[in-house]
Amino acid sequence: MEPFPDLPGFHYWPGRLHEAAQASLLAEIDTALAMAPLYRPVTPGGKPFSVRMSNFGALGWVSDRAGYRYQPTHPGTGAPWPPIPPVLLNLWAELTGWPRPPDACLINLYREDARMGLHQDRDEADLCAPVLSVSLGDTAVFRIGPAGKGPTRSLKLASGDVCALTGPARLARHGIDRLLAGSSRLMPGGGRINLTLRQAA
Ligand code: MD3
Ligand code: FE
Repeated sequence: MEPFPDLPGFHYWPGRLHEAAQASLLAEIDTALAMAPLYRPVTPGGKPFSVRMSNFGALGWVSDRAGYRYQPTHPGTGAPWPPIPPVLLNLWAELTGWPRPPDACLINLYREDARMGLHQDRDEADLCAPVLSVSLGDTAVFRIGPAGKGPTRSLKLASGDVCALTGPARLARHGIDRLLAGSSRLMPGGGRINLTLRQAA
């Protein structure tokens, strides 16, 4: 479905992953994170993100004093990022229909007080390739508006929800206002993980 007719290209599949699929994906993520630990990047200005991050795939999105970029290795360990789990590659093929598989998957972990300010995603080589987002754990209040001027509006993203950003929505401004703490029992201790599949190179 397209929940906002004035934001064409924003596709939303509420509850696309059932509970057992969410739990098995979370277990795969946990295993992979042992090799590529979540860390707290800083902005180019030196301010720490409230979101913890890691990546899967040939390329991972990183931010530090030198700027935003995609790179093949974890900034802490120097090791390559773990492979993207096949279940996510299958979801990309099914829901986006894009002819190339994603080469990057950013993992964002939100604990109760984490936020993500309004931004555009424009560090990828081909800004026509879609982005696919998978939410796990506590519900988040997601905000999205057009690329240029125009109003933003919010949508709750719950565990198992998937959305795709294609065409004119690919450069939409978006962010996470807050979490609804305690809204899901998927993650021990609460919190939310968002996975974004992308074509970086
Ligand atoms: C709209 N993540 O990683 S996911 C990000 O929930 C990011 O962690 C948020 O924004 C999160 O860059 C939002 C939904 C999403 C992802 C990518 C988009 C919306 C988007 C790219 C373009 C437009
Ligand atoms: Fe984003």
